[in-house]
Amino acid sequence: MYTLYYLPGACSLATQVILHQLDQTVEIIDKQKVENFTAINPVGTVPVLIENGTTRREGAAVILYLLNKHPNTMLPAIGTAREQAIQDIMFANATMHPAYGRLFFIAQNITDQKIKKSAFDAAATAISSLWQVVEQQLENQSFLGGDQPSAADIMLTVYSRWGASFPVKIQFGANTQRMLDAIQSMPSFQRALSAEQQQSAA
Ligand SMILES: N[C@@H](CCC(=O)N[C@@H](CS)C(=O)NCC(=O)O)C(=O)O
Repeated sequence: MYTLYYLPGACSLATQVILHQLDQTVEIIDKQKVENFTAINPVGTVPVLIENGTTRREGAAVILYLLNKHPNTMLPAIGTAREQAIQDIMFANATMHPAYGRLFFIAQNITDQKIKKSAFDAAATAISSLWQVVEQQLENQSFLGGDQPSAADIMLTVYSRWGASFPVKIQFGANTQRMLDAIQSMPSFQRALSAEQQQSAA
Protein backbone atom coordinates (compact mmCIF):
# COMPACT_ATOMS: atom_id res chain seq x y z
CA MET A 1 0.00 0.00 0.00
CA TYR A 2 1.40 3.35 -1.07
CA THR A 3 0.56 6.92 -0.10
CA LEU A 4 1.06 9.52 -2.82
CA TYR A 5 1.07 13.27 -2.25
CA TYR A 6 -0.22 15.12 -5.29
CA LEU A 7 -1.45 18.41 -6.72
CA PRO A 8 -4.44 18.20 -9.07
CA GLY A 9 -3.24 17.74 -12.67
CA ALA A 10 0.44 18.02 -11.69
CA CYS A 11 3.28 15.64 -12.60
CA SER A 12 2.21 13.44 -9.66
CA LEU A 13 -0.74 12.35 -11.84
CA ALA A 14 1.73 10.28 -13.90
CA THR A 15 2.94 8.49 -10.77
CA GLN A 16 -0.63 7.65 -9.84
CA VAL A 17 -1.42 6.34 -13.36
CA ILE A 18 1.70 4.14 -13.21
CA LEU A 19 0.69 2.79 -9.78
CA HIS A 20 -2.70 1.80 -11.27
CA GLN A 21 -0.98 0.21 -14.28
CA LEU A 22 1.07 -1.81 -11.78
CA ASP A 23 -2.11 -2.88 -9.92
CA GLN A 24 -0.93 -1.23 -6.72
CA THR A 25 -3.24 0.20 -4.08
CA VAL A 26 -2.62 3.87 -3.45
CA GLU A 27 -4.06 6.44 -1.08
CA ILE A 28 -3.69 9.95 -2.50
CA ILE A 29 -3.38 13.14 -0.42
CA ASP A 30 -3.70 16.65 -1.87
CA LYS A 31 -0.57 18.55 -0.84
CA GLN A 32 -2.65 21.72 -0.41
CA LYS A 33 -4.50 20.08 2.47
CA VAL A 34 -1.31 19.34 4.40
CA GLU A 35 -0.38 22.02 6.95
CA ASN A 36 3.41 21.58 6.97
CA PHE A 37 4.21 19.84 3.69
CA THR A 38 7.90 20.81 3.81
CA ALA A 39 8.24 18.51 6.82
CA ILE A 40 7.39 15.68 4.37
CA ASN A 41 9.37 17.06 1.41
CA PRO A 42 11.73 19.98 2.17
CA VAL A 43 11.74 20.84 -1.56
CA GLY A 44 7.97 21.42 -1.39
CA THR A 45 7.19 19.52 -4.60
CA VAL A 46 5.05 16.55 -5.56
CA PRO A 47 5.15 13.63 -6.20
CA VAL A 48 6.08 12.26 -2.81
CA LEU A 49 5.58 8.54 -2.28
CA ILE A 50 5.44 6.92 1.14
CA GLU A 51 5.82 3.18 1.59
CA ASN A 52 6.14 1.53 5.00
CA GLY A 53 7.49 4.75 6.51
CA THR A 54 10.03 5.36 3.71
CA THR A 55 9.65 8.66 1.84
CA ARG A 56 10.65 8.92 -1.83
CA ARG A 57 10.67 12.10 -3.91
CA GLU A 58 11.74 13.30 -7.39
CA GLY A 59 9.33 11.97 -10.01
CA ALA A 60 11.78 10.08 -12.22
CA ALA A 61 13.39 8.36 -9.22
CA VAL A 62 9.99 7.42 -7.79
CA ILE A 63 8.79 6.03 -11.14
CA LEU A 64 12.01 4.06 -11.74
CA TYR A 65 11.76 2.65 -8.21
CA LEU A 66 8.21 1.42 -8.89
CA LEU A 67 9.04 0.02 -12.34
CA ASN A 68 12.06 -1.85 -10.98
CA LYS A 69 10.00 -3.31 -8.14
CA HIS A 70 6.79 -4.45 -9.84
CA PRO A 71 6.70 -6.58 -13.03
CA ASN A 72 5.50 -4.53 -16.01
CA THR A 73 5.80 -3.85 -19.74
CA MET A 74 6.61 -0.15 -19.22
CA LEU A 75 10.32 -0.69 -18.47
CA PRO A 76 12.03 -3.56 -20.35
CA ALA A 77 14.22 -5.71 -18.08
CA ILE A 78 17.42 -5.62 -20.15
CA GLY A 79 19.17 -4.32 -23.23
CA THR A 80 18.88 -1.29 -25.45
CA ALA A 81 15.08 -1.17 -25.03
CA ARG A 82 15.64 -0.61 -21.29
CA GLU A 83 18.27 2.08 -21.94
CA GLN A 84 15.87 3.79 -24.36
CA ALA A 85 13.02 3.66 -21.80
CA ILE A 86 15.23 5.27 -19.13
CA GLN A 87 16.40 7.93 -21.59
CA ASP A 88 12.75 8.67 -22.44
CA ILE A 89 11.84 8.98 -18.75
CA MET A 90 14.72 11.42 -18.22
CA PHE A 91 13.77 13.40 -21.34
CA ALA A 92 10.24 13.74 -19.96
CA ASN A 93 11.27 14.60 -16.41
CA ALA A 94 14.41 16.67 -16.94
CA THR A 95 13.77 18.29 -20.34
CA MET A 96 10.05 18.54 -21.15
CA HIS A 97 8.84 19.13 -17.57
CA PRO A 98 11.22 22.10 -16.99
CA ALA A 99 10.29 23.54 -20.42
CA TYR A 100 6.64 23.62 -19.28
CA GLY A 101 7.83 24.89 -15.88
CA ARG A 102 8.80 28.17 -17.59
CA LEU A 103 5.11 28.83 -18.33
CA PHE A 104 4.28 28.64 -14.61
CA PHE A 105 7.28 30.85 -13.78
CA ILE A 106 6.33 33.50 -16.36
CA ALA A 107 2.68 33.54 -15.20
CA GLN A 108 3.73 34.02 -11.57
CA ASN A 109 6.70 36.37 -11.90
CA ILE A 110 6.46 38.67 -14.92
CA THR A 111 4.04 41.57 -14.56
CA ASP A 112 4.91 43.72 -17.61
CA GLN A 113 2.32 42.52 -20.18
CA LYS A 114 4.53 43.04 -23.25
CA ILE A 115 7.48 41.18 -21.75
CA LYS A 116 5.11 38.51 -20.44
CA LYS A 117 3.67 37.86 -23.90
CA SER A 118 7.08 37.56 -25.57
CA ALA A 119 8.31 35.28 -22.75
CA PHE A 120 5.21 33.05 -23.16
CA ASP A 121 5.75 32.96 -26.94
CA ALA A 122 9.44 32.01 -26.55
CA ALA A 123 8.60 29.30 -24.00
CA ALA A 124 5.84 27.90 -26.25
CA THR A 125 8.22 27.78 -29.26
CA ALA A 126 10.78 25.86 -27.19
CA ILE A 127 8.11 23.40 -25.98
CA SER A 128 6.79 22.86 -29.52
CA SER A 129 10.36 22.05 -30.69
CA LEU A 130 10.59 19.36 -28.02
CA TRP A 131 7.27 17.90 -29.17
CA GLN A 132 8.78 17.70 -32.67
CA VAL A 133 11.47 15.39 -31.24
CA VAL A 134 8.67 13.23 -29.80
CA GLU A 135 6.87 13.32 -33.16
CA GLN A 136 9.94 11.95 -34.94
CA GLN A 137 10.35 9.18 -32.39
CA LEU A 138 6.71 8.19 -32.98
CA GLU A 139 7.11 8.04 -36.76
CA ASN A 140 7.06 4.22 -36.92
CA GLN A 141 5.59 3.27 -33.55
CA SER A 142 2.54 4.12 -31.44
CA PHE A 143 4.43 4.81 -28.21
CA LEU A 144 7.95 5.94 -27.34
CA GLY A 145 9.09 2.40 -26.51
CA GLY A 146 7.20 0.62 -29.31
CA ASP A 147 3.71 -0.94 -29.28
CA GLN A 148 3.06 -0.63 -25.53
CA PRO A 149 2.65 2.58 -23.50
CA SER A 150 5.84 3.42 -21.62
CA ALA A 151 6.23 5.46 -18.45
CA ALA A 152 7.53 8.38 -20.53
CA ASP A 153 4.38 8.41 -22.69
CA ILE A 154 2.32 8.72 -19.51
CA MET A 155 4.54 11.49 -18.09
CA LEU A 156 4.52 13.46 -21.36
CA THR A 157 0.74 13.14 -21.62
CA VAL A 158 0.31 14.67 -18.17
CA TYR A 159 2.55 17.62 -19.11
CA SER A 160 0.79 18.11 -22.46
CA ARG A 161 -2.38 19.11 -20.59
CA TRP A 162 -0.69 22.08 -18.85
CA GLY A 163 -0.50 24.30 -21.95
CA ALA A 164 -4.27 24.85 -21.84
CA SER A 165 -3.88 26.94 -18.66
CA PHE A 166 -1.77 29.60 -20.41
CA PRO A 167 -2.22 32.00 -23.36
CA VAL A 168 0.03 29.92 -25.64
CA LYS A 169 -0.33 27.79 -28.73
CA ILE A 170 1.73 24.61 -28.45
CA GLN A 171 1.97 22.47 -31.59
CA PHE A 172 1.66 18.69 -31.47
CA GLY A 173 2.25 16.55 -34.56
CA ALA A 174 -0.33 13.98 -35.69
CA ASN A 175 1.61 10.97 -34.30
CA THR A 176 2.02 12.73 -30.98
CA GLN A 177 -1.67 13.64 -30.79
CA ARG A 178 -2.58 9.96 -31.39
CA MET A 179 -0.24 8.89 -28.57
CA LEU A 180 -1.67 11.54 -26.20
CA ASP A 181 -5.25 10.51 -27.00
CA ALA A 182 -4.42 6.82 -26.51
CA ILE A 183 -2.83 7.46 -23.11
CA GLN A 184 -5.67 9.69 -21.94
CA SER A 185 -8.23 7.04 -22.81
CA MET A 186 -6.47 4.34 -20.77
CA PRO A 187 -8.69 3.25 -17.81
CA SER A 188 -5.78 3.87 -15.42
CA PHE A 189 -5.48 7.49 -16.62
CA GLN A 190 -9.22 8.12 -16.24
CA ARG A 191 -9.21 6.44 -12.83
CA ALA A 192 -6.34 8.63 -11.63
CA LEU A 193 -8.06 11.79 -12.83
CA SER A 194 -11.34 10.88 -11.06
CA ALA A 195 -9.50 9.96 -7.86
CA GLU A 196 -7.85 13.41 -7.83
CA GLN A 197 -11.16 15.17 -8.48
CA GLN A 198 -12.99 13.23 -5.75
CA GLN A 199 -10.19 13.67 -3.22
CA SER A 200 -9.71 17.39 -3.86
CA ALA A 201 -13.49 18.05 -3.68
CA ALA A 202 -13.86 16.15 -0.35
N1 LIG B 1 12.15 17.61 -10.08
C1 LIG B 1 10.90 17.45 -9.38
C2 LIG B 1 9.95 18.52 -9.88
C3 LIG B 1 8.59 18.33 -9.34
C4 LIG B 1 7.70 19.55 -9.54
O1 LIG B 1 8.13 20.61 -10.04
N2 LIG B 1 6.44 19.41 -9.12
C5 LIG B 1 5.52 20.52 -9.19
C6 LIG B 1 4.18 20.07 -9.76
S1 LIG B 1 4.31 19.44 -11.40
C7 LIG B 1 5.29 21.03 -7.79
O2 LIG B 1 5.12 20.25 -6.87
N3 LIG B 1 5.30 22.36 -7.61
C8 LIG B 1 5.12 22.94 -6.30
C9 LIG B 1 3.82 23.63 -6.16
O3 LIG B 1 3.20 23.95 -7.19
O4 LIG B 1 3.40 23.86 -5.02
C10 LIG B 1 10.31 16.07 -9.61
O5 LIG B 1 10.48 15.55 -10.73
O6 LIG B 1 9.69 15.50 -8.70
